[in-house]
Amino acid sequence: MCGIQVTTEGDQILSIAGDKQNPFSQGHVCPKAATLKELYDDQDRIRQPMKKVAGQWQPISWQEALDLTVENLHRIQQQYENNAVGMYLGNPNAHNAGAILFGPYFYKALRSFNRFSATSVDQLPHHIVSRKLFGHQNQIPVTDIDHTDYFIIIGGNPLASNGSIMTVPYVKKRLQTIQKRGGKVVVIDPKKSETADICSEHHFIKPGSDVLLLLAMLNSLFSQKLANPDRLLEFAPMLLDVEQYVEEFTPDLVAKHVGMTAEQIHQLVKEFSAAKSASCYGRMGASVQRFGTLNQYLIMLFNMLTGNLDRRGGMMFTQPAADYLPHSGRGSIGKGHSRVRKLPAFAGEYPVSALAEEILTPGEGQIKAMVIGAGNPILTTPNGQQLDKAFGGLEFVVAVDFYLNETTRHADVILPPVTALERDHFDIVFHKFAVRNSVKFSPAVFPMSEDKRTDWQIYLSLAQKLEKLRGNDSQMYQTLWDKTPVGVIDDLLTSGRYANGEYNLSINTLLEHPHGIDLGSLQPDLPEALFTSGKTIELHFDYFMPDIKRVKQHFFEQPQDDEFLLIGRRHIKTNNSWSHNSRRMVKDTRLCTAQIHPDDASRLAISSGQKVKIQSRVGRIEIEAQITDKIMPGVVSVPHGWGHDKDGTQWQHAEQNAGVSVNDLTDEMVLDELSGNAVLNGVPVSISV
Ligand SMILES: Nc1nc2c(c(=O)[nH]1)N[C@H]1C(S)=C(S)[C@@H](COP(=O)(O)OP(=O)(O)OC[C@H]3O[C@@H](n4cnc5c(=O)[nH]c(N)nc54)[C@H](O)[C@@H]3O)O[C@H]1N2
Ligand SMILES: Nc1nc2c(c(=O)[nH]1)N[C@H]1C(S)=C(S)[C@@H](COP(=O)(O)OP(=O)(O)OC[C@H]3O[C@@H](n4cnc5c(=O)[nH]c(N)nc54)[C@H](O)[C@@H]3O)O[C@H]1N2
Ligand SMILES: [Mo]
Repeated sequence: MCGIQVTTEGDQILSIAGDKQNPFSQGHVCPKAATLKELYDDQDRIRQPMKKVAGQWQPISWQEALDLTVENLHRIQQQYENNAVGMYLGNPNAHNAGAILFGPYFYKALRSFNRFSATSVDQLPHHIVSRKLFGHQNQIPVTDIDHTDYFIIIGGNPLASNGSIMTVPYVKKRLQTIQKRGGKVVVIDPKKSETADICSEHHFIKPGSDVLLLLAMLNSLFSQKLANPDRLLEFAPMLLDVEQYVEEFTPDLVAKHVGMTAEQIHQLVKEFSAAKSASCYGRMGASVQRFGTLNQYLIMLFNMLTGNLDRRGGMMFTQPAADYLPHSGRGSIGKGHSRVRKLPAFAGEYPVSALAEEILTPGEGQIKAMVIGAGNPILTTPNGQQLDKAFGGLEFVVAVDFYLNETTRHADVILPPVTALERDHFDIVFHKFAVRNSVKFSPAVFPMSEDKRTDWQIYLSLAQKLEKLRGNDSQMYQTLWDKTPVGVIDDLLTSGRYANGEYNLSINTLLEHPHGIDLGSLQPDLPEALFTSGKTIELHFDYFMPDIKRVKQHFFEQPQDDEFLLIGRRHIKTNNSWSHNSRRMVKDTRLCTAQIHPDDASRLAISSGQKVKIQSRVGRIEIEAQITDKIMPGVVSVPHGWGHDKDGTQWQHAEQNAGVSVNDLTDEMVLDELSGNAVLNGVPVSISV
């Protein structure tokens, strides 16, 4: 969403810089922006469709590639059943308006329930909490960072990530500004992260124990008589009943498990409540762990019980110009279960931790073919080695991707879309999670040519051809070809809240304002923001609170035998699994190390730079140790997305700096049971030399 200025000559990119005139990002860019040029130029990037013949890749025409794909998908569905074709959708889809808006026509045409995505290694808990409380999976409030007086960050590192479900340029400056105006930023993280380094206060927390901290924060709020939901009681009359659920979780009880003192917890609650406005925000570290959904729920309750939801400086709902929420699925919960482990579906997707077993377990409904769209689950989802084996046994794989990554190397057909600068860009998803209302449309930098396809064109062609092959009427697709995703965005803009009056928004208006348009700071939006039938906030104690039983079992009834707890990390110069082919971003493998505390290192006689073995229930990796007191004792941090040493990939630079995959250690059998989300933080491991 940061505005960029791209200078071109013919079909070459000369430079990419931050757009100072963009009202939202005001010139800010992170290293990823400049990498768009490298991506465009990358000789390893696939520019033409290919099919694999006797293990060798052959370039083919679009027509042949698309036909070959649907013939195989159709054949397999005929031979077995519709569910025999599975699908995995990766993260870059969320940044691609065409894929978001038109991809679903293909998923629907596929008629398979075996759909998986990166959501269940990421933000699934947020969707469930928002679906239950506010009635829509994507009605997720964000921190009003420019006005808050007190900001608690639990398990997020925006200085590396640029904020997540909180689109926020210049985050460092904004966090410093909070402190300059007398406010406070508190980071709770098993690592003293880059964000923690510039904040007012940092507390180490034992990985996975956030749920106890949050229960104790709520307990303290009531015991100190600080609960003050203010006008939120109007929307959630039962809010104060939270007290009875948290009664036993005193700060004294949890202190030892969490790694903070009872006084620290009471003080945090006191300060948060006293602040004129405050926001408690939890991200990857809080979501992708054993109690991720309960964490996000308790975080929201804490914000509400202190009156900080929908309040200036608290957690607020962004009001985007092109609001897709009323036109998209609110998120069905528990409609259907996966075949083998009976895991719940959410919004038509099963948890990706179940993908390998659905491929490997014989029987009716077994997955025999996969469609991979913009993802690399072998490196990004739990127990990657098992998934790698599973992919090896599939009858047919097609990838919509421009790289041969660790997963797409299993493909029989590659359908490569154009890169980001070659297609129109509108941030349909991330405008909705931005800390300020704004809007921007960026037309493609380069014109399309006959031999190129965007993601949406690929998906629409596949859907249309598949229906035709089945003998069904495929006429409706013509309407979509004519409409195009930009047409849909125009409809959203011209029917949205800034359609008339001062802004008069449409695609045409935005073309006249290439730097984007500021639409003002976040504004209170209750009850309009609610999608629930009675326009109330539905607390659903019955759904969330029973999970507290599992908390008690886990922490108080089971032995805690973990020698080390494994967590992940991100670096400003990486982007999940696919930035490592960039020479600008990755100079060597020092980004992929196991960070451990000096006390642990000396106990195990490990020196910096030495190779160590890390072992979990599912696998073992060998990785260079990096000793740092920024990490909590008893914790080891390994970033994800590495392990580029498999045969058949095609990203030369990444292969030379392969690193190892942390997801060869993460366990597909351990889940946040409420959601089915993977547990990538707080994984028990042992370390040896
Ligand atoms: N241990 C551990 N594992 C994690 C995480 C963690 O913190 N710890 N984080 C998780 C999170 S939050 C996420 S989101 C996932 C990400 O996991 P995935 O979505 O599975 O993986 P990515 O690396 O984002 O996938 C990138 C692929 O998309 C392709 N691609 C890029 N742009 C486009 C495009 O415009 N169109 C198409 N068709 N393809 C494109 C790239 O070429 C690349 O092959 O990883 C998760 N895995
Ligand atoms: N440069 C860069 N930017 C990115 C990405 C990238 O790969 N690189 N990925 C993008 C994606 S897909 C996402 S989802 C976002 C994620 O954005 P963030 O959520 O900000 O992601 P992380 O940097 O993974 O931060 C997670 C933090 O949680 C901490 N943590 C781990 N376990 C626990 C725990 O049990 N409790 C607590 N309290 N903290 C814990 C970690 O130490 C880490 O500091 O970033 C996005 N931005
Ligand atoms: Mo993510």
